[in-house]
Amino acid sequence: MPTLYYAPGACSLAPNITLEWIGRPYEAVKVQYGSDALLAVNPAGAVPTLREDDGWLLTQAGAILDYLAHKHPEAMLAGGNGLRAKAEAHRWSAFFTSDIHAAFWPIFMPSRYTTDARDAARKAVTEAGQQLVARQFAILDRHLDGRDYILDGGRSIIDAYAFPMIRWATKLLPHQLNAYPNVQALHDRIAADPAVQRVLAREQAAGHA
Ligand SMILES: N[C@@H](CCC(=O)N[C@@H](CS)C(=O)NCC(=O)O)C(=O)O
Repeated sequence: MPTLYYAPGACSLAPNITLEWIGRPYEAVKVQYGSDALLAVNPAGAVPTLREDDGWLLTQAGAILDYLAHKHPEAMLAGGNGLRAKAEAHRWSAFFTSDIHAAFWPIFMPSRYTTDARDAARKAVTEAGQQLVARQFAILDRHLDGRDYILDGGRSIIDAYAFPMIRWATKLLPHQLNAYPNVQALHDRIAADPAVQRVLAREQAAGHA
């Protein structure tokens, strides 16, 4: 069975939700960023990392999600099979990897984005990250207007990808999701899913909200 290396609250929540939606046996192993255990499976010391039984390792959240969706087509999580449906799935996966996730980094780790160690400089980096996240969330909110899920093909890996980042925004944006009612609705729809609640309960029991 596959093993998912994860950190509670991190973007690894997305493949964890996907594995739960697929409903086949898997193991979730909690790891610390940069630990020897994690570096042994991912040279970046980051999560998520997926390991198959034969030792094959896959990193990068977008690639893991895409792999899982296509490994289990019966779960219908790829968002459709047509040429354009696949392109849309790639488009939104890239949006979460490159535009949204990357916009959070200055908030999570401002020290990586300035060599100025003063509090005011770090605070300015954090605020710039918040503005960047807000801009990307406005794009997502407009896209979600009149939709239940991000892709036309119904609930998909892309909604799972969105979920941890929406949770970060509720904690890290000064006005939470107030300006993004459609994103809030997507969050509530996913959060109400019993499979998602199981994963969150396990992450909480492992040591994080
Ligand atoms: N591009 C990678 C980024 C993975 C990543 O940065 N994960 C974060 C958690 S959300 C992490 O492990 N950070 C630890 C670190 O950067 O030291 C992906 O999309 O999987």
